Amino acid sequence: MKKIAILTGAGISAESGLGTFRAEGGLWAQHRIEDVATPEGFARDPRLVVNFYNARRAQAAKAEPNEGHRALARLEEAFGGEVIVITQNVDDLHEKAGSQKVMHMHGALKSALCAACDHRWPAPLVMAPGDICPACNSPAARPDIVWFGEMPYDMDEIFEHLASADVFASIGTSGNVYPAAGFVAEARRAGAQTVEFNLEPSLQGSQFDDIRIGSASETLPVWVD
Ligand code: BV8
Repeated sequence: MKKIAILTGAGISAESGLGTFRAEGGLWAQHRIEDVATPEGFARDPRLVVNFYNARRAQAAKAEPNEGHRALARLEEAFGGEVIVITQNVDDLHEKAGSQKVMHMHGALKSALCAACDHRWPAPLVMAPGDICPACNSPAARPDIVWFGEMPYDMDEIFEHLASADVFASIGTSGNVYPAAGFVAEARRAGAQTVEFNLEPSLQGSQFDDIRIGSASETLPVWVD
């Protein structure tokens, strides 16, 4: 059975109004990565970090998927083989657009995690430091987000998808962050045809067989339909 493995980054959600990270005025221009996206930052100032994700969770809750997300959902529906979306994004716009097979390798705003027992549960819209874990009753709730220095989720399954993909598409990611930035090399090693969708070639752009320059909401429908 044919398989299309798709990696998405903040760029696919940009046209839904959600900030990217490294653009002018992007999320990392407003906050230092060390302060809001590392375990050390959380230990130092849990309220700052929890509020950073509360703001993004509220924004994501109001956001709508765009034509790029919808094109990927149509692809999954219409394609005779398997389509798997591996997203670095923590919003739920792929699911809102109708994609069924979505892997959140960097976690999800809609999920809370217990730092004491690893239990996960649906996050309230507003979290506070010391929220109680419903499984072990410890005041150890944290955003279910993979911070820098933490292991992304489901890496074994992700590498299996990359090793068996016929096509690998990377959409709206700058190719800065590992291990996601290394996925195109894995897919190429497995013999997949590789295509990148971005406003400009990413740091990994030279490794792709094909690059489609433009906004994902325009380039993806052309590719899918
Ligand atoms: C780990 C949290 C190891 C959620 C994030 C080498 C190998 C392995 C690791 C490393 C390495 N070197 C350094 C590392 C460590 C580090 C890393 O990669 N650092 C970088 C900065 C050098 N990696 C890690 O720490 C990872 N963990 O390696 O663990 C380990 C081993 C054993 C045991 C324990 C641990 C964890 C990385 C995850 C970190 N968490 N975010 C959140 O807050 O959202 S990463 C953060 O950046 C985001 O989650 C996002 O997913 C990610 C990537 O950003 P992009 O999505 O690419 O967004 P960006 O703004 O950069 O780019 C947007 C792109 O879209 C642009 O190209 C733009 O042109 C394009 N675009 C814009 N508009 C559009 C568009 N394209 C199309 N259409 C449009 N309309």
